[in-house]
Amino acid sequence: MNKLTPELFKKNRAKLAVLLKPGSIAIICSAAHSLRTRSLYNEYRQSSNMLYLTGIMQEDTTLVLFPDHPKKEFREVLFIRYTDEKTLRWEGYKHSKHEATLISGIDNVKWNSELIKFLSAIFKSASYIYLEMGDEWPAEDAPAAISYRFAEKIKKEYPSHSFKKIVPLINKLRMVKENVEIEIIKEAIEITNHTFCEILPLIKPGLYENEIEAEITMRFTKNGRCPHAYLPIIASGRNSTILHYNINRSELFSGDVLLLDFGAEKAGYASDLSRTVPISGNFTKRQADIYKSVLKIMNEAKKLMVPGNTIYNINKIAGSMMEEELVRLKLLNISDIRKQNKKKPLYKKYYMHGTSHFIGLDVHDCGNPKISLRKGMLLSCEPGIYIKEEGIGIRLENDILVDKVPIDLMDNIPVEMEEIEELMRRR
Ligand SMILES: [Mn+2]
Repeated sequence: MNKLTPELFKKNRAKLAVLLKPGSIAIICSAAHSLRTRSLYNEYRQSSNMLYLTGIMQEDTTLVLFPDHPKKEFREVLFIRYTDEKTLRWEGYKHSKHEATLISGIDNVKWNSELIKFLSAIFKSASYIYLEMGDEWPAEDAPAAISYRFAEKIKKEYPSHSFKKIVPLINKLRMVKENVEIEIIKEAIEITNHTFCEILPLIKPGLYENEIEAEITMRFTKNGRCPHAYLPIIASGRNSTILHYNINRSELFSGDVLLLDFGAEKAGYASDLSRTVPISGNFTKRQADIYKSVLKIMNEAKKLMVPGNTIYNINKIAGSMMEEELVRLKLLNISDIRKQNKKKPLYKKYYMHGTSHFIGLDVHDCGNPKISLRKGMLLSCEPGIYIKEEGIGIRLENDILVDKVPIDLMDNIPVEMEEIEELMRRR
């Protein structure tokens, strides 16, 4: 399933080693396995940092890096779960050491039971210890919870060592994608594209949002053996005005729009698509007017995703384009805009989220809006207009690769209204 080779993970570890201070150890933990109900778990999703550095998707994995250690076998060590009889009976096989080496490219793989002893042996010769700690993601049930608990424990046991934060260093690396990462994201996008085209003719009044969700899930499995990159948003009518709606239980009614925000995940990498379609198969005049505005802003905003620009700046420009469109749609008037409080622009009543976020192993990937964009960064471009009073929410979203001429990785996914209506007629 994971088509990435160990070369990528080796390269990622080498890039991280360069950022560490001399004589440092870095420790990366896997994500927590969250409980769904008593003794039964949710589907497991590895932490993105562990995926980035090892490709290992299995729980209870720990990576220890000590790049300056004189002995090669201490420089990269991976600790994994041992398959005892009980594990074999209840959960089945876990990776062998050899399998873990084949996936990650790490030669020295040990069982978890050896971790603490190993650390106490190597800590003596380390100047700094890098841990996943800080306030980035403190919730008890967050995937990073294990990392933070581990960091607290280690800090208590070794109070005389100097501790540093590893997450900002990994974030810095993860923001700029290697070609192989872009290739795998393109695969995820292709599966999302196919799925979208296949479900369009199925959409009709009388179905329920979760039936559409099931059609998507089935096609992700069939077309690419992929999970969703995030809980899909299948929002009809009024629900389309709720930004992160994912209850997905309402009936579809003729005359309403259906907002779809979904994406396949491939080898841990996300794709992130939004389209809004008419449930009847034809946009009403009002829906079409709003759609035109959103599409125009998406097409203009993606041109701004060039090296040196920032998401912060793109948001500002998209905001003023939005003002113009909302005036045209008679939702705002110019004199009110002239008088508006600049810190609380009026367009935010109808467009309350940013135009863009980073995409990668996390669908909302690491990086912040003030970071200067670089070639190889991947961004969403997702303007939307949400009119609660009219029960219409329209969002369009493509994934854009930052370059001198930005590359729209989703420009072959139908987005023109005529194209959408034509595909829906094939029912
Ligand atoms: Mn998005």
